[in-house]
Amino acid sequence: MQDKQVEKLIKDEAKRQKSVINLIASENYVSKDILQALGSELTNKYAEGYPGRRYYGGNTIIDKVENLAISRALKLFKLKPEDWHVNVQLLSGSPANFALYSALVSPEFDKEGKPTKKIMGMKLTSGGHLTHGHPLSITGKLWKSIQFELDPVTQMIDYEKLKALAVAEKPDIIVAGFTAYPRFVDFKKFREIADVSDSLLHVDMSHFAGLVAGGVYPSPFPYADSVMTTTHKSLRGPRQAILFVKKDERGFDKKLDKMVIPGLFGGPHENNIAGVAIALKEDDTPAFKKYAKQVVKNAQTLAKGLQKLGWKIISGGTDSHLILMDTFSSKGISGKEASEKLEKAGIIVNMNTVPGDTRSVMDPSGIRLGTCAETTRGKKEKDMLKIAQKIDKILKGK
Ligand code: DSN
Repeated sequence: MQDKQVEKLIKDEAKRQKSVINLIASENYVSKDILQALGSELTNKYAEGYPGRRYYGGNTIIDKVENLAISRALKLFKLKPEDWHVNVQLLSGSPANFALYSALVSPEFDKEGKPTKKIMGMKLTSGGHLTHGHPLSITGKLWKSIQFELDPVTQMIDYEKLKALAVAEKPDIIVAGFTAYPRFVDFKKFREIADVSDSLLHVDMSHFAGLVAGGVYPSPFPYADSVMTTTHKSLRGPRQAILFVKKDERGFDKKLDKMVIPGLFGGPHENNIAGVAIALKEDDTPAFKKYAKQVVKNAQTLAKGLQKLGWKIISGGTDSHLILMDTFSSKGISGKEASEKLEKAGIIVNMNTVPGDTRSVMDPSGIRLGTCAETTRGKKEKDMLKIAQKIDKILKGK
């Protein structure tokens, strides 16, 4: 590289990544092929529009790249092109959710300028996401936000309460999905609720899409009207997002494509889309199925290991790749303090609120742990038990 300053930073970051134990639940390591696609000539091309209908010339090859990503997305999740429409141009998860709501439940306002269309999603402190209607997110400003919380005892979704809230509020769209909820989501129940409250059902499967692909987490596709996933978490691809919408007389496919371009975005990042195509093929293999199984086994082993050492694990365990650990009520250590102590000792996590958290988001009660990244690096159950012991020692200051 000619630019020695940037070259050094890249090398330093690569070294840092190799030298730590990475338990960030939303991170992973891409293959060499994906890195190559990201750094390829595809980044030079403007391709506003869609395959076969671009605003710029010179897109015959780019069209093939994008069509390949679309067909591989359908194949991976066993979807028929006549039933589902796919848009692979979304730059990341948050703008993808925003594009989806804008397209399907376009905001409307009353005379006082208050939003009248409603989004219902899981509260951030219960494990949801900013774009599921948090008041600080644009999704909590342009839409009226209805937030649901977890059952305080089981720390899991209470579907009866959810139903009662949906029936009372009649949201235009219900969002099922999470960034910090360790358990299976019952998409069938969400569908039944959405039908009773006459709402659309959108699933944000960003965290667990790789587990769905690997057959170890329930698929939302039989029940949802739309599904969003980022591609850089459990799917182990580059930073990007994909939106799937049901193809039927409601015309969601056309509405979505129009909202993405010209509505919200400009030129798609075709080098990333090529990387996504590679990831989707890598994910469609027996080796990836084995990986997904191992991710869950590792998370369950890590959770049990920590529990045995006296740490409180939210909901008592995990069905997925992620674990939420209540460090504050276990040992009086805040999430911020815990994450800083662990980082100093080479374990990278993120501080996280826990259900019903009364502490601030900037210094919450817990930390979130995930096993996608370390499983990619070949870690197994015995390694997880060692990591649990290491975390325990560091946090107890032994
Ligand atoms: N930042 C992602 C995560 O860590 O879960 C969600 O946007």
